[in-house]
Amino acid sequence: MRLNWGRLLSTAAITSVVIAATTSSKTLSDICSKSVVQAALPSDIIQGITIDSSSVTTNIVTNSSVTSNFFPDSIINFCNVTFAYSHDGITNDRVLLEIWLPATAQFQNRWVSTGGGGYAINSGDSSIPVGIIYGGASGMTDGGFGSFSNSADTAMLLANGTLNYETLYMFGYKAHWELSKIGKALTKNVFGLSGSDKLYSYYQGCSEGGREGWSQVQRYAGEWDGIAVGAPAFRWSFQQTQHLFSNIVEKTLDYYPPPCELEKIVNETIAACDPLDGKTDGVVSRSDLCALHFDIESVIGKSYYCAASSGGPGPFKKSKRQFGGGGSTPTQNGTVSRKGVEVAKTIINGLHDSEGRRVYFSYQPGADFDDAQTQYNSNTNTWELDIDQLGGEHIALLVYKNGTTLDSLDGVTYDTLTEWMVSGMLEYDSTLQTTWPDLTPFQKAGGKVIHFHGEADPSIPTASSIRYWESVRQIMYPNMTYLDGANALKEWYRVYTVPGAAHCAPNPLMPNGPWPQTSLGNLIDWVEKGVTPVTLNATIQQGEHIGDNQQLCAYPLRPLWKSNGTMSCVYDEASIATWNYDLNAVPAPVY
Ligand SMILES: *[C@@H]1O[C@H](CO)[C@@H](O)[C@H](O)[C@H]1NC(C)=O
Ligand SMILES: *[C@@H]1O[C@H](CO)[C@@H](O)[C@H](O)[C@H]1NC(C)=O
Ligand SMILES: *[C@@H]1O[C@H](CO)[C@@H](O)[C@H](O)[C@H]1NC(C)=O
Ligand SMILES: *[C@@H]1O[C@H](CO)[C@@H](O)[C@H](O)[C@H]1NC(C)=O
Ligand SMILES: *[C@@H]1O[C@H](CO)[C@@H](O)[C@H](O)[C@H]1NC(C)=O
Ligand SMILES: *[C@@H]1O[C@H](CO)[C@@H](O)[C@H](O)[C@H]1NC(C)=O
Ligand SMILES: *[C@@H]1O[C@H](CO)[C@@H](O)[C@H](O)[C@H]1NC(C)=O
Ligand SMILES: *[C@@H]1O[C@H](CO)[C@@H](O)[C@H](O)[C@H]1NC(C)=O
Ligand SMILES: *[C@@H]1O[C@H](CO)[C@@H](O)[C@H](O)[C@H]1NC(C)=O
Ligand SMILES: [Ca+2]
Repeated sequence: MRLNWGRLLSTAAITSVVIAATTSSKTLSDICSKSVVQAALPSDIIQGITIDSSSVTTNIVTNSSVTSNFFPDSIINFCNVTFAYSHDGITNDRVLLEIWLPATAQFQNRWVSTGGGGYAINSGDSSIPVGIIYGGASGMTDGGFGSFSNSADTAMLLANGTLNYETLYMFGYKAHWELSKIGKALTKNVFGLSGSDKLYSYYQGCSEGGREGWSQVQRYAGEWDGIAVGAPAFRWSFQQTQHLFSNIVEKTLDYYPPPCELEKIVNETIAACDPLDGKTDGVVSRSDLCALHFDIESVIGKSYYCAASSGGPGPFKKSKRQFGGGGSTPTQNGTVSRKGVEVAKTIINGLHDSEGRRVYFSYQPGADFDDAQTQYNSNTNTWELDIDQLGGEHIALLVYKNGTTLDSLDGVTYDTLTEWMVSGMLEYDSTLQTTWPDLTPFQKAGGKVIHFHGEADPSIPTASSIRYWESVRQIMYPNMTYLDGANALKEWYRVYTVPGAAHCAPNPLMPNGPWPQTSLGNLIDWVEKGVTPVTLNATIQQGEHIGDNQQLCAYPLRPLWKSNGTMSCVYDEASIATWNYDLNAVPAPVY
């Protein structure tokens, strides 16, 4: 384990841990038995819930080696506990929880909830280690969807036309609240904390997992000391429908670019915009300056080449796509066309309705065009529409309510997308939208948020995170000047863009970009020691500079390198303006 616990703990915390350890030091074998866990199960913690104590399973896991983008490489020991509960009055209801407990000597009075991605409410064994690594008990839920490997979409339809509303609300926010209430009570009981002993409560997640974290602090202020979230999939109806925007651009302009042509446009954008941040390192750390100064039409006429592929993943990472792709593709050799650049430019410009009003915003220049991926038809030797099923699933499942795959975009226009975004905002406001902007109760309870977003995210627009932070600023500090409000908000909620990073991951196209792997540790330092993450700690994860440290600027400050190689976080109004959009096609506030 690379962590230095001394640096994470205040003297007071160390003292109390030492006392706890000497008075009631318990090994994993002391706590890891069915009877000990059964005795520690809380009763009456939530009205209407019955825990099935006979369902408890326990097993000890030792020397487990874990790696992730979201914690430092570690070797961990823990007690794996699972059990089920049900909601009174619902037949065949069974929600599974998995909670990992450390030995007393490692326990630092912390609870950590972990979330999922896509339509999943947990990440299997890949996120949950973070709690153990940072001295806590750690939990995940199956949401009641059938098993830890079943996503919410598998349980969302009772029949065609009939949503399972319990599944919708469990996925929306309820399952995480229940996990944290039950998990924290169990943790206190196992480790013998009394009512007055502090159990710090944290959440970590990215993408859908980021949305799940926000669903909690927006509703259950006092439950959380802090959350560390990346690229949240909130503003659900806009975010999900946005995945179909690139396809509709292609349809509307009647041009289906070969993937290699779009990849060339991305590469040229990166090459041209890299130096604008003051450091030529292959990383576009200022996509805002790129938006202001790069003329994408300069790429027209440049030649591109991609070798033929016999299948498997194409030149673009389609990691977030659940369907399609993988077919064999021919050699792609040509020059970037005016049409290809028009497709790219229209996608980056974001959705406008047929009256030219802005509906939503899009990915930053320099991000991949994942949603625009086309497929090769070897009968006609042409590139064709490939419906993005991240967006397609939302329409099929939650708009049409009759499946998980969208078969056709016939007749779908920019105005159809607008209608889906706006009607979905109303229909899913209380479950999935997750952009309630008044966090006053959470702030008053002392809560802290570390929120980050890859600046080259091709799946969730980076500006989505900025918009929410800005909404919170306007709602909570309406009478302050912009800077006073921003500084007041940064006292407890900070958003950081991650130069060059992709969706919840470093970006192979910009290998020298940093990644905030220690964000939960930095959140704990902020909450428990008052160490404000003025800049967020980050590490280069790949390439020749792997392991190098970099610091991320907290928005609205932006990174800029001086010629002597030092980075500063600067205030630049013209850049800030590029992150904020007037969604004047939407007849209600969009937070
Ligand atoms: C775990 O690793 C430690 C240190 O290498 C070793 O002493 C111990 O025997 C290992 N335990 C198991 C169960 O493998
Ligand atoms: C935890 O327990 C569950 C239920 O027995 C089991 O399916 C899972 O594989 C266990 N996980 C680990 C890491 O031991
Ligand atoms: C909905 O209809 C489709 C197409 O007829 C069918 O394949 C599917 O099984 C139905 N789904 C449910 C949940 O009944
Ligand atoms: C884009 O750049 C990557 C390296 O960063 C390279 O592997 C790829 O071949 C380039 N694509 C094109 C179309 O030039
Ligand atoms: C691509 O096409 C150009 C022009 O036709 C040709 O000069 C070049 O050799 C081709 N490259 C490859 C790798 O086939
Ligand atoms: C689902 O509903 C939509 C809208 O009513 C319809 O166009 C589509 O054909 C339906 N799909 C299936 C599989 O029934
Ligand atoms: C902002 O100012 C208005 C008008 O003076 C006042 O009514 C309101 O309470 C103030 N809001 C906050 C959050 O201070
Ligand atoms: C910051 O990241 C570096 C690696 O880049 C790591 O060694 C260090 O422990 C981290 N610091 C904190 C406070 O998390
Ligand atoms: C680099 O230059 C800036 C001002 O341009 C200065 O503040 C900083 O101290 C310099 N750093 C080094 C390492 O020389
Ligand atoms: Ca750069």
